[in-house]
Amino acid sequence: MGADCLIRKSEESKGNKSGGDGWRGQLIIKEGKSNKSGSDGQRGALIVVEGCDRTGKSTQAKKLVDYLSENGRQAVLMCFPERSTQIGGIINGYLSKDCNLDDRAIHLLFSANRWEQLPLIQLHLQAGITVIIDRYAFSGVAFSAAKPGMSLEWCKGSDSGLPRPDLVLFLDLTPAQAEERGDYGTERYETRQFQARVRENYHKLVDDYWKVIDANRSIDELHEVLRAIVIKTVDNVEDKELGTLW
Ligand code: T5A
Repeated sequence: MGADCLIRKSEESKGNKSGGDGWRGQLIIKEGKSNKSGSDGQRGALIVVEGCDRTGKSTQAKKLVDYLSENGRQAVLMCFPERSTQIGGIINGYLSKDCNLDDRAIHLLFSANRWEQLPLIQLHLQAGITVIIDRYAFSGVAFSAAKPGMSLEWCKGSDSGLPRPDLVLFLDLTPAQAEERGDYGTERYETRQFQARVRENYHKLVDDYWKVIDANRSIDELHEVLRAIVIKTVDNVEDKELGTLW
Protein backbone atom coordinates (compact mmCIF):
# COMPACT_ATOMS: atom_id res chain seq x y z
CA MET A 1 0.00 0.00 0.00
CA GLY A 2 1.35 3.35 -0.96
CA ALA A 3 1.62 5.77 1.90
CA ASP A 4 2.95 9.21 2.54
CA CYS A 5 4.10 10.42 5.86
CA LEU A 6 3.50 13.76 7.44
CA ILE A 7 4.39 14.99 10.84
CA ARG A 8 1.48 15.96 13.00
CA LYS A 9 1.25 19.52 14.18
CA SER A 10 0.29 19.75 17.80
CA GLU A 11 0.08 22.14 20.67
CA GLU A 12 3.35 22.18 22.50
CA SER A 13 5.35 23.49 25.34
CA LYS A 14 7.14 26.72 24.51
CA GLY A 15 10.48 26.33 22.87
CA ASN A 16 10.11 22.70 21.91
CA LYS A 17 11.83 22.36 18.55
CA SER A 18 9.91 19.33 17.43
CA GLY A 19 6.90 21.02 18.88
CA GLY A 20 7.48 24.66 19.75
CA ASP A 21 6.71 25.64 16.20
CA GLY A 22 4.16 22.91 15.84
CA TRP A 23 6.21 19.87 14.81
CA ARG A 24 6.64 16.64 16.68
CA GLY A 25 7.64 13.12 15.84
CA GLN A 26 4.22 11.55 15.47
CA LEU A 27 3.17 10.07 12.20
CA ILE A 28 0.14 10.58 10.08
CA ILE A 29 0.01 8.08 7.26
CA LYS A 30 -1.68 9.60 4.25
CA GLU A 31 -2.96 7.40 1.45
CA GLY A 32 -2.02 7.83 -2.13
CA LYS A 33 1.64 8.44 -2.75
CA SER A 34 4.06 5.63 -3.48
CA ASN A 35 6.47 4.86 -0.71
CA LYS A 36 9.80 3.46 -1.70
CA SER A 37 11.32 2.68 1.67
CA GLY A 38 9.49 0.21 3.84
CA SER A 39 7.55 -1.51 1.10
CA ASP A 40 10.30 -4.10 0.59
CA GLY A 41 11.18 -4.68 4.25
CA GLN A 42 14.12 -2.28 4.10
CA ARG A 43 14.74 -0.35 7.31
CA GLY A 44 14.65 3.43 7.39
CA ALA A 45 17.84 5.47 7.46
CA LEU A 46 18.97 7.29 10.59
CA ILE A 47 20.21 10.73 9.67
CA VAL A 48 21.36 13.39 12.11
CA VAL A 49 21.80 17.11 11.51
CA GLU A 50 24.37 18.66 13.83
CA GLY A 51 26.14 21.95 14.35
CA CYS A 52 26.61 24.92 16.64
CA ASP A 53 23.70 27.23 17.38
CA ARG A 54 22.14 29.08 14.42
CA THR A 55 23.79 27.01 11.73
CA GLY A 56 20.38 26.30 10.19
CA LYS A 57 19.83 22.74 11.46
CA SER A 58 16.10 22.99 12.14
CA THR A 59 15.41 24.76 8.85
CA GLN A 60 17.29 22.11 6.90
CA ALA A 61 15.99 19.10 8.86
CA LYS A 62 12.39 20.12 8.12
CA LYS A 63 13.15 20.74 4.45
CA LEU A 64 14.75 17.30 4.18
CA VAL A 65 11.70 15.56 5.65
CA ASP A 66 9.45 17.44 3.22
CA TYR A 67 11.74 16.61 0.31
CA LEU A 68 11.82 12.89 1.13
CA SER A 69 8.05 12.74 1.64
CA GLU A 70 7.44 14.51 -1.66
CA ASN A 71 9.72 12.00 -3.35
CA GLY A 72 8.02 8.86 -2.15
CA ARG A 73 10.24 8.07 0.86
CA GLN A 74 8.62 8.01 4.26
CA ALA A 75 10.38 10.26 6.72
CA VAL A 76 9.82 11.69 10.18
CA LEU A 77 11.42 14.56 12.05
CA MET A 78 12.63 14.24 15.62
CA CYS A 79 14.74 16.59 17.66
CA PHE A 80 16.81 16.76 20.83
CA PRO A 81 16.31 18.03 23.36
CA GLU A 82 12.75 16.69 23.16
CA ARG A 83 11.29 19.25 25.55
CA SER A 84 7.79 17.72 25.79
CA THR A 85 8.73 14.94 28.23
CA GLN A 86 9.27 15.31 31.99
CA ILE A 87 13.02 15.10 31.52
CA GLY A 88 12.74 17.52 28.60
CA GLY A 89 10.90 19.94 30.88
CA ILE A 90 13.82 20.00 33.30
CA ILE A 91 16.22 20.53 30.39
CA ASN A 92 14.06 23.39 29.13
CA GLY A 93 14.14 25.01 32.57
CA TYR A 94 17.91 24.66 32.67
CA LEU A 95 18.45 26.10 29.17
CA SER A 96 16.21 29.05 29.87
CA LYS A 97 18.11 29.61 33.15
CA ASP A 98 15.08 28.99 35.35
CA CYS A 99 17.14 26.49 37.31
CA ASN A 100 20.78 25.52 37.75
CA LEU A 101 22.11 21.99 37.77
CA ASP A 102 25.50 20.39 38.20
CA ASP A 103 27.22 20.08 34.78
CA ARG A 104 27.33 16.28 35.04
CA ALA A 105 23.68 16.05 36.11
CA ILE A 106 22.42 18.08 33.13
CA HIS A 107 24.66 16.12 30.78
CA LEU A 108 23.10 12.87 31.99
CA LEU A 109 19.60 14.32 31.61
CA PHE A 110 20.31 15.25 27.98
CA SER A 111 21.40 11.63 27.47
CA ALA A 112 18.38 10.22 29.30
CA ASN A 113 16.19 12.34 27.02
CA ARG A 114 17.65 10.44 24.04
CA TRP A 115 17.34 7.03 25.68
CA GLU A 116 13.68 7.66 26.48
CA GLN A 117 13.00 8.35 22.79
CA LEU A 118 14.93 5.30 21.57
CA PRO A 119 11.87 3.00 21.28
CA LEU A 120 10.22 5.57 18.99
CA ILE A 121 13.33 5.88 16.83
CA GLN A 122 13.55 2.09 16.53
CA LEU A 123 9.87 1.78 15.71
CA HIS A 124 10.20 4.19 12.80
CA LEU A 125 13.37 2.61 11.45
CA GLN A 126 11.93 -0.90 11.59
CA ALA A 127 8.83 0.32 9.75
CA GLY A 128 11.07 1.54 6.92
CA ILE A 129 10.69 5.18 7.88
CA THR A 130 13.71 7.42 7.66
CA VAL A 131 14.32 9.38 10.85
CA ILE A 132 15.87 12.81 10.50
CA ILE A 133 17.05 14.07 13.88
CA ASP A 134 17.82 17.69 14.68
CA ARG A 135 20.73 17.25 17.20
CA TYR A 136 21.73 13.96 18.82
CA ALA A 137 24.47 12.57 21.06
CA PHE A 138 27.13 14.64 19.29
CA SER A 139 25.51 17.82 20.62
CA GLY A 140 25.55 16.22 24.05
CA VAL A 141 29.28 15.63 23.89
CA ALA A 142 30.32 18.81 22.05
CA PHE A 143 28.38 21.14 24.39
CA SER A 144 29.08 19.42 27.72
CA ALA A 145 32.78 18.96 26.97
CA ALA A 146 33.05 22.71 26.29
CA LYS A 147 32.64 23.21 30.05
CA PRO A 148 35.60 23.24 32.43
CA GLY A 149 36.53 19.84 33.82
CA MET A 150 34.34 17.85 31.42
CA SER A 151 36.27 15.51 29.11
CA LEU A 152 35.10 14.26 25.71
CA GLU A 153 35.59 10.67 26.84
CA TRP A 154 33.50 11.04 30.00
CA CYS A 155 30.77 12.83 28.07
CA LYS A 156 30.57 10.05 25.48
CA GLY A 157 29.90 7.42 28.14
CA SER A 158 26.19 8.00 28.76
CA ASP A 159 25.28 7.81 25.04
CA SER A 160 27.34 4.69 24.45
CA GLY A 161 25.08 2.00 22.93
CA LEU A 162 22.64 4.36 21.19
CA PRO A 163 22.21 3.66 17.46
CA ARG A 164 25.00 5.10 15.35
CA PRO A 165 23.51 7.19 12.54
CA ASP A 166 23.99 6.19 8.92
CA LEU A 167 24.87 9.81 8.24
CA VAL A 168 25.73 12.91 10.24
CA LEU A 169 25.37 16.19 8.38
CA PHE A 170 27.55 18.63 10.28
CA LEU A 171 26.58 22.18 9.32
CA ASP A 172 29.71 24.19 9.92
CA LEU A 173 29.81 27.96 10.46
CA THR A 174 32.21 30.13 12.44
CA PRO A 175 30.61 31.77 15.49
CA ALA A 176 30.99 35.13 13.72
CA GLN A 177 29.09 33.86 10.66
CA ALA A 178 26.39 32.44 12.95
CA GLU A 179 26.05 35.79 14.70
CA GLU A 180 25.34 37.48 11.38
CA ARG A 181 22.04 35.57 11.44
CA GLY A 182 20.97 37.66 14.43
CA ASP A 183 22.16 38.01 17.98
CA TYR A 184 22.44 34.91 20.04
CA GLY A 185 19.39 34.61 22.26
CA THR A 186 19.16 34.46 26.01
CA GLU A 187 19.46 30.69 26.43
CA ARG A 188 22.44 29.19 28.16
CA TYR A 189 25.41 28.47 25.85
CA GLU A 190 24.54 31.27 23.42
CA THR A 191 27.80 33.18 23.56
CA ARG A 192 30.54 33.43 20.95
CA GLN A 193 33.27 32.06 23.27
CA PHE A 194 31.26 29.02 24.28
CA GLN A 195 30.21 28.30 20.70
CA ALA A 196 33.86 28.43 19.58
CA ARG A 197 34.75 25.68 22.07
CA VAL A 198 31.72 23.64 20.99
CA ARG A 199 32.82 23.91 17.35
CA GLU A 200 36.32 22.68 18.24
CA ASN A 201 34.76 19.69 19.98
CA TYR A 202 32.59 18.88 16.99
CA HIS A 203 35.67 18.80 14.79
CA LYS A 204 37.24 16.27 17.18
CA LEU A 205 34.18 14.02 16.79
CA VAL A 206 34.16 13.93 12.96
CA ASP A 207 34.09 10.32 11.74
CA ASP A 208 33.79 8.49 8.44
CA TYR A 209 29.96 8.57 8.52
CA TRP A 210 30.01 12.39 8.84
CA LYS A 211 29.80 14.99 6.08
CA VAL A 212 31.20 18.37 7.06
CA ILE A 213 29.24 20.97 5.12
CA ASP A 214 30.07 24.64 4.77
CA ALA A 215 26.76 26.11 5.95
CA ASN A 216 27.60 29.65 4.88
CA ARG A 217 25.21 29.72 1.93
CA SER A 218 21.57 30.43 1.33
CA ILE A 219 18.85 28.15 2.71
CA ASP A 220 18.02 26.83 -0.76
CA GLU A 221 21.64 26.31 -1.84
CA LEU A 222 22.36 24.41 1.35
CA HIS A 223 19.23 22.31 0.95
CA GLU A 224 20.28 21.29 -2.56
CA VAL A 225 23.64 20.09 -1.29
CA LEU A 226 22.11 18.18 1.63
CA ARG A 227 19.28 16.51 -0.25
CA ALA A 228 21.68 14.99 -2.79
CA ILE A 229 23.63 13.36 0.05
CA VAL A 230 20.52 12.30 1.95
CA ILE A 231 18.70 10.62 -0.93
CA LYS A 232 21.80 8.52 -1.65
CA THR A 233 21.96 7.43 1.98
CA VAL A 234 18.25 6.60 2.16
CA ASP A 235 18.36 4.55 -1.04
CA ASN A 236 21.51 2.66 -0.07
CA VAL A 237 20.60 1.56 3.44
CA GLU A 238 19.47 -1.85 2.11
CA ASP A 239 20.07 -4.49 4.76
CA LYS A 240 23.05 -2.75 6.38
CA GLU A 241 22.88 -3.26 10.12
CA LEU A 242 22.80 -0.15 12.29
CA GLY A 243 25.90 0.18 14.43
CA THR A 244 26.03 1.56 17.94
CA LEU A 245 27.77 4.60 19.30
CA TRP A 246 31.21 4.60 20.50
N1 T5A B 1 22.28 20.83 23.85
C1 T5A B 1 21.50 20.04 23.07
C2 T5A B 1 23.17 20.28 24.79
O1 T5A B 1 23.88 21.00 25.50
N2 T5A B 1 23.23 18.91 24.91
C3 T5A B 1 22.46 18.08 24.15
O2 T5A B 1 22.55 16.84 24.31
C4 T5A B 1 21.56 18.68 23.19
C5 T5A B 1 20.69 17.78 22.34
C6 T5A B 1 19.19 23.86 22.65
C7 T5A B 1 20.53 23.90 23.29
O3 T5A B 1 20.80 22.67 23.94
C8 T5A B 1 22.16 22.30 23.75
C9 T5A B 1 22.49 22.89 22.40
C10 T5A B 1 21.67 24.17 22.32
O4 T5A B 1 22.43 25.26 22.85
P1 T5A B 1 18.20 23.60 20.26
O5 T5A B 1 16.81 23.69 20.82
O6 T5A B 1 18.42 22.71 19.10
O7 T5A B 1 19.19 23.17 21.43
O8 T5A B 1 18.85 25.00 19.88
P2 T5A B 1 18.26 26.31 19.34
O9 T5A B 1 19.07 27.37 20.00
O10 T5A B 1 16.77 26.38 19.45
O11 T5A B 1 18.55 26.20 17.78
P3 T5A B 1 19.81 26.67 17.06
O12 T5A B 1 20.25 28.02 17.51
O13 T5A B 1 20.80 25.58 17.14
O14 T5A B 1 19.30 26.94 15.57
P4 T5A B 1 19.41 26.04 14.26
O15 T5A B 1 18.40 24.96 14.33
O16 T5A B 1 20.79 25.66 13.92
O17 T5A B 1 19.00 27.13 13.17
P5 T5A B 1 17.56 27.51 12.58
O18 T5A B 1 17.28 26.66 11.41
O19 T5A B 1 16.57 27.57 13.68
O20 T5A B 1 17.91 28.95 12.05
C11 T5A B 1 18.35 29.98 12.93
C12 T5A B 1 18.12 31.36 12.24
O21 T5A B 1 18.93 31.46 11.09
C13 T5A B 1 18.13 31.60 9.90
C14 T5A B 1 16.73 31.14 10.28
O22 T5A B 1 15.74 31.75 9.51
C15 T5A B 1 16.68 31.55 11.75
O23 T5A B 1 16.37 32.92 11.85
N3 T5A B 1 18.75 30.76 8.87
C16 T5A B 1 19.55 31.23 7.91
N4 T5A B 1 19.95 32.48 7.60
C17 T5A B 1 20.80 32.61 6.54
N5 T5A B 1 21.24 31.55 5.77
C18 T5A B 1 20.86 30.29 6.05
N6 T5A B 1 21.31 29.28 5.31
C19 T5A B 1 19.97 30.09 7.16
N7 T5A B 1 19.42 28.98 7.71
C20 T5A B 1 18.68 29.41 8.75
